[in-house]
Amino acid sequence: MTTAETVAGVLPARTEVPATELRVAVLGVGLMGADHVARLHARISGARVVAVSDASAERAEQVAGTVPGARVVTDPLAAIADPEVDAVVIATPGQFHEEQLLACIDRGLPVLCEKPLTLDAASSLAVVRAEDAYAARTGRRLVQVGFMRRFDPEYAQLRALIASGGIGEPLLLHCAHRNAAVPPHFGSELTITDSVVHEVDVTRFLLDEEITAVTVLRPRATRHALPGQSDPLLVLLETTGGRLVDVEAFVSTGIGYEVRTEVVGEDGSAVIGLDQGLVRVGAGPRGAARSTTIAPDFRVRFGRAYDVQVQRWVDAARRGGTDGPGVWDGYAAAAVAEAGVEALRSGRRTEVRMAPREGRS
Ligand code: ISE
Repeated sequence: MTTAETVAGVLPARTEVPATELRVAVLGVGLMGADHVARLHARISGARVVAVSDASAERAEQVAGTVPGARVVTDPLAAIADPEVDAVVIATPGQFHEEQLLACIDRGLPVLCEKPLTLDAASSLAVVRAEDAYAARTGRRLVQVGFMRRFDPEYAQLRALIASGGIGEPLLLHCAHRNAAVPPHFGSELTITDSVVHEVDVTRFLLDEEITAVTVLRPRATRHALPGQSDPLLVLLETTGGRLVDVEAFVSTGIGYEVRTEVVGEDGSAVIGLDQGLVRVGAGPRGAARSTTIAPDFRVRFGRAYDVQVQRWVDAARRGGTDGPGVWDGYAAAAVAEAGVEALRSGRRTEVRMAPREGRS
């Protein structure tokens, strides 16, 4: 690894990538960050976790203790500036992403950033502009966004089927996104920005077009909803090609984790997410029954997708690039989520405001 250039006169910027193992700092080791640490340590080749940072010192110590040689670095910006860090996984709460992403770009470090890219469209666009400027200087992109569903084999199959014309022109998507439970701070706006944001990305991924408007309806709430929360929500997305996407977002079903997507085309339809692994037949409480297992949460349902995503990110970072959704995808999702929050508050159809793409790849 060489350092050949100085960005903003402060830190040495990397223009080449490490030939050996990628030394990774993981920022934020809550549910998802800790999962990534375990994955990088046990299942991913070509990378090792060297630094862990978290607002909770106790949690950082505990997670770092699971990886021989990993250090706790209290300040996430110090971890980004550390000369022994080659790449960064950002899994901190969304409000910290912009500053951390800009620091990574400044330093020329590859970064895998958990969704959302940032909490609003303006700050996401600032990240797009910063990475564009870096790419114009070096020819390299740095930021990959953690929309892991793109790496799920079922979503990949569905996209390939649509692209092959196998079900004709896609007309409608029906999506269900159900969580068993969410933490107590999870208000209805988070249902849009944290949960439905995945369907936003899936829509763009499957249909290859942008979302132009969002409407959010609030049906009768479940008795399991948190105080003041509207749950479930029904979200309607409109696309540039005139297709409609309905999303049932239900985050406290008390049952399990269910994510289904059905595409209805002119010449057929296709559905994924039926959780049909082993089907068991046996005696049930009311006679013979047939049953399958429902994943308890996203780490289980999308475990394989997370593994593939991280392995491909590591491989790409070692080659000097990215391999997955980038800053523009993060920005587009942030712009739609912003319109979604406005639609939730106003009860009205809300148009998405997005900057022109201007020939970005
Ligand atoms: C969570 O943050 C995720 O990203 C999961 O994939 C999603 O299903 C869940 O609803 C979110 O809260």
